[in-house]
Amino acid sequence: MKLLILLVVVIGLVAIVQLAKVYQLTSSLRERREEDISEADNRLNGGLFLAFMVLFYASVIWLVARYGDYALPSASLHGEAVDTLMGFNMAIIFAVFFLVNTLLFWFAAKYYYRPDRKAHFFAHDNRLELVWTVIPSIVLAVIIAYGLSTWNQMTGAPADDALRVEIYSKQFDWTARYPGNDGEFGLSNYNLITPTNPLGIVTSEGLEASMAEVEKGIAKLEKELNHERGHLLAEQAELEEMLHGHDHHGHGDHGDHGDHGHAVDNSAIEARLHEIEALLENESALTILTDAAYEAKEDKLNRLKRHRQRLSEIAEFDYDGGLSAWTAGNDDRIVKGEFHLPVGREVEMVFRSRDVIHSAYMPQFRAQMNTVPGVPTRFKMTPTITTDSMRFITGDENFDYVLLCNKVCGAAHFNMEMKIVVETQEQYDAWLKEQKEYLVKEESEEAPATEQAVEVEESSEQITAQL
Ligand SMILES: [Cu+2]
Repeated sequence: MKLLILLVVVIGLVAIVQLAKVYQLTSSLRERREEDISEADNRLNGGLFLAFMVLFYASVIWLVARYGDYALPSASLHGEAVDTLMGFNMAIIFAVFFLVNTLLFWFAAKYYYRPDRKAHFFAHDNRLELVWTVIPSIVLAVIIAYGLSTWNQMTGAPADDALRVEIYSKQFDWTARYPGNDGEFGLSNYNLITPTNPLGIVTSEGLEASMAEVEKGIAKLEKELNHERGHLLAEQAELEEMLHGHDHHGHGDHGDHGDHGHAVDNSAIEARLHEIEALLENESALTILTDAAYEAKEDKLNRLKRHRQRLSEIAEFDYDGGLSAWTAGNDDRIVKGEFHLPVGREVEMVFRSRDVIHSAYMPQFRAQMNTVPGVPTRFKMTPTITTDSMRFITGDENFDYVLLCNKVCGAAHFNMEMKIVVETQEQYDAWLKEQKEYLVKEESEEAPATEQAVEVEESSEQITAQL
């Protein structure tokens, strides 16, 4: 089919070229120069300009009528403001669009070239300059001021009783976090991210466990590297060479080294040689690695050391109420797949990202915010229609609010979607109670923190790789 279309296009092009040749030939037969264009030609072209304008406008109007509107009523308080702002901007844009294009095509049609008519030329007109500088300036200033005031409404300080929810993005899913009874999110740090602590929430136990795990990894690697047979043999040979050189001190060409310092050096070298000998004798502890493997392990060791350094830099501090940032996370509730919001209550949303810039887009709430690694972003919104009501309004019983990623962030970008359920405060409270707290102490004595540290080695590597 595609081949057929291609064939038709190619043949069409060939036909046009041939027609042009025929036209050229007939003109030369009629002894008319090709540059001579009759008034009829000009009139035709002028008319075509107008025809094109009509078709152009028709297609634009059709597109706007067909696709230009949001399919759903806005479901948040500021959604109305956003829609009004959008309408205001589009009205200005369309007015300018029709004005400019009408002038463009209509002038082209009206003033097509006629030999008996002379164009009036003027180089400069101050009033004209003033008009087309001042009017757009005023219009733009109004658009900016109006837009900023709407923006400030959405990003201003939240109400005291506002609910807080953190939306966390990573390739390729969303996680929502609720701050728990203390109302504060626990501190989070990417160095503590593990499969069981995907947000990197900082707790004393988690930090200790991570540190212990990193120390263990460092010790294991250091032991492996220090017992590598090939490297021990090479070092032994090198040291013996040095000793050998000193033993034959005075013989040969390089005899004039100072004596005093070397006596000390020699004893250190000998001590190390004894050590190496002992290590080499203990064959069961020896490792044998290729150069590449040895280097890879060295890299890994350095990465772990850097990781240890960063872990040690995580500082403990208190939030305003005196709540420790390291314990605030214990009762945080972390949910995936879907998250719930109570209707009619202001929500302050805080956005974080682990890896790249994503964009949290909630089309029905007319809300969108980039999520940026290292820079938390936020806005507030108030959902006004519950999921159930919206299902009734749309007549679609399967309707759901969604959070989408609106930034092409990688291979599975299309898959970044999370369901949002808007419900009454009572339903929301009941749902939240079912979500388990991050660290539930009373349930068992074994701290989830130790689990969470498992595989810290691998995940820290992944993170370093991502950095
Ligand atoms: Cu994304």
